[in-house]
Amino acid sequence: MTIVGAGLVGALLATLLAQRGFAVTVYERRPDPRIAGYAGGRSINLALAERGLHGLRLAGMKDVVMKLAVMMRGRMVHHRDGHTELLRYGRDDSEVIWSVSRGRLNIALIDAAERAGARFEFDRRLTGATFGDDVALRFENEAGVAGEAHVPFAIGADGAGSALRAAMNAYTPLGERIEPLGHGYKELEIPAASGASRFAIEPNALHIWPRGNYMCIALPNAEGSFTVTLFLPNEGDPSFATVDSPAAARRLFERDFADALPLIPDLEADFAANPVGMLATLHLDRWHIDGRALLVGDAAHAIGPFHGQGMNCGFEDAVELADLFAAGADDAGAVFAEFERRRRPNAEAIAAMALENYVEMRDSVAEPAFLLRRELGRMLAARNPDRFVPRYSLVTFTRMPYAEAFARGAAQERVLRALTEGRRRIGEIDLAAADARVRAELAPLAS
Ligand code: FAD
Ligand code: E0Q
Repeated sequence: MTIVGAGLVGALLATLLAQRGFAVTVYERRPDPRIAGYAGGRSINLALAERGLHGLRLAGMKDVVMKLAVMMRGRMVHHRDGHTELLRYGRDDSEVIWSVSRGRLNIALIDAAERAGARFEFDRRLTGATFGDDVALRFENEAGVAGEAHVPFAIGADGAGSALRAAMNAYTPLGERIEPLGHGYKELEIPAASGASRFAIEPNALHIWPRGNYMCIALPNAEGSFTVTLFLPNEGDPSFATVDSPAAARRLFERDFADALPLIPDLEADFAANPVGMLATLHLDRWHIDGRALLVGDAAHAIGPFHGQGMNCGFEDAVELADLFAAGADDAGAVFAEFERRRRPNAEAIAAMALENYVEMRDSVAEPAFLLRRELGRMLAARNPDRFVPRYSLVTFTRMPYAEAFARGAAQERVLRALTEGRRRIGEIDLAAADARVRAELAPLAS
């Protein structure tokens, strides 16, 4: 088995396949992060939820990763006037998400894959591939020295800018469509504090400063620092077109993120040093070329980050693919086709839900009708826990296929709209009748 890319998804896939007895080789563009340090040593973190945890559990990695993780109970909303409010993600501490260091997680997964028998070749950037009787992969190292490998098939886990995808698309069009989100991001840092708590703000939360068309978030790191991400549109005001210098960044923070500003002592330096990341959704009609090449993770379906599900979704890919190979290893073409059939509708669903979540999240002052629906939704969820489960919870705390969660969310939304139609206050709604409607229209969910 040949995997291109030793990122989060490639490394987990390598572990799962090696644990099932396959011989695995992984080619990675970067040097070995265990020797070279991870991507310049910046601490970037991600939110890990149930779907991702499940993949880590199957790989025997849950305990190792949990030692690196910081629990996040909910969103800590920082309002313009400086007051904060914790909005719990779940019902209690059994429904939480986890902030983990991307670099540490990646290193832990590479270690696990090697222990399971996978072989890594670092400093091997894929530069091209041709698809004949076998697949010829061409590589180049940092020094510009070329190399080649001939393999029966290749699995591309080389991220949103996948080189394998480009080579596949040149051989046979994949129906690629890149949908720019019109927003970018910049990473900044709240350093660890020196007091009794190493954390300058509440550690067990995902901090969010929603400001309408833009926002900041901050996720905790185990050492006490927070990684702050500023999301801004690319055009308009404010945007990365107007906030285009360290001084302009300070002015933006003084005006819109005043309580965060004193926590980010190196704002100007961070702003100058870190690039603006671009955000887009990647849609493909095809993820594979018969039994010769397959794309997984961001290489197949990069999505907006606003639900914190890109890695979680990619880990589901890894589990699904490893299971399919374990069940019928000799026909790669059949495995790839079945993988695409199962996963593509789910990838499209989480892409759509991630975009919807951005709109919902950054709007601190939502319209009254929306707030009424949300209030009723919370009440119906408490009164009918087996039938009415918020879509955020289905995505974050269950492994219900994303496409089903999307459809279920829409059905619940229809019930809420019908029940709140023409009403302005929760007191105007007959809750017994509402429960009856829930029971009539929403079948119980499997536990
Ligand atoms: P990557 O992590 O991009 O790994 C690709 C690997 O391939 C890298 O190691 C790269 O060096 C290597 N590579 C690339 N090109 C080549 C080549 N030519 N030859 C060889 N190797 C190559 N997801 C979550 O679940 N939760 C979050 O909270 C979250 N937050 C996010 C915040 C932001 C701002 C962004 C942008 C994304 C976020 N994501 C989050 C999404 C998550 O980062 C991705 O979904 C995830 O990293 C995908 O993993 P991957 O292995 O497919 O790709
Ligand atoms: C989560 C956890 C980058 C990022 C990661 C996330 C989330 C958000 C906002 C962002 C969604 C939410 N969310 O809080 O609703 O749940 O991962 Cl911007």
